[in-house]
Amino acid sequence: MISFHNPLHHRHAPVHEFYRGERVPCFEKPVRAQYVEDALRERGHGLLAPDVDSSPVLAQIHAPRYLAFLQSAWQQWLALDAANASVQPFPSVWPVRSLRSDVEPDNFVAKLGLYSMDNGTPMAEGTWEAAKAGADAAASAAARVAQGARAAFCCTRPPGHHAGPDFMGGYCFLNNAAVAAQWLRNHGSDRVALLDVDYHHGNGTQSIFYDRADVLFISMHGDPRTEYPFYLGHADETGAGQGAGFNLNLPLPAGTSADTWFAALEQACVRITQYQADTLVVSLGLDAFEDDPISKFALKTTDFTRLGERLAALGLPTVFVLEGGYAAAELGHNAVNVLDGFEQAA
Ligand code: OKP
Ligand code: ZN
Repeated sequence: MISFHNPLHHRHAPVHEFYRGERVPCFEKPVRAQYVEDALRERGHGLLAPDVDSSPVLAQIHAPRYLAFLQSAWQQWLALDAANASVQPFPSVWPVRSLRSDVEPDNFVAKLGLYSMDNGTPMAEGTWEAAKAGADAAASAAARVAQGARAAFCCTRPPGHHAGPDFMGGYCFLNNAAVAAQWLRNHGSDRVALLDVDYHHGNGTQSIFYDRADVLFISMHGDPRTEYPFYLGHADETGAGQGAGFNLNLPLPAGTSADTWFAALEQACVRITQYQADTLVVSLGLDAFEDDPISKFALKTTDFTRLGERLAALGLPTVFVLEGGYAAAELGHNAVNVLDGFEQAA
């Protein structure tokens, strides 16, 4: 499969995140992408460098003030104190209900809170460069599909699906899958289906397209009553305005195994067919895997091949975008199983 890597992903390498008040090593670490790249090469898939600038598409899906903040965040952090070069910024205050989010404060930590949904999304010196190159890789994969390729894969980190119009969160900064979908809309696709199979609800993607009928968003995920991101991803969120009826959430209980998971996938596929999508984007998280350290579904490595086969049967030009998956050593094989299952069935 035509695959793009992110040559700058390793520039995003924060050390710690918080877990129950303690600092623990980051789950979303550079070796994840390395494992996927290695598996791609071992199994005969070449890797291309991004060849498209995603800037115009980023400006369509993210707010200008958020993009300006992200791009200059590290500079602003250093401006507070030169010693911050070896310290990770974390937000500590958020504009929740009744507080104002329309005025951007001058204080950097206050800006971090304004532009984030959690304290679980650490930044590092090269975060902007890595995230931007990842968005370029997503746009590059979409461009190949827009030019007629049956499918393309964007192998990148940090992931993107929790990043909303004007906020970061859940290890995500720029919404790569939304970039791919918007690129396709700009280049000939009329009805894009965006299917998110990551264990965690793609709240950012949902929010970006919630009032639009031209991008159908479907997510299969751990029930937000118990699983991150907690505050979005319920079944009664079906879209708004022009987008009413074009958002489908399929929350599943912790412990869900293959039978139930593939039954939900079937529902997703039925809706995609009924929508008469002309193009498919897949937010390809591999954290539904049974050994994922932060997730609670029970898919096996062979189930990912079956996922690829089922998606191929939709018969749509398809862009795959890597999202989560934290069993790093198995991540490459699980991801490439989806791609190989797809190609063998296509
Ligand atoms: C990102 B993606 C675990 C903290 C969990 C949020 C999870 C973000 C998942 N110690 N923090 O959807 O895979
Ligand atoms: Zn996830």
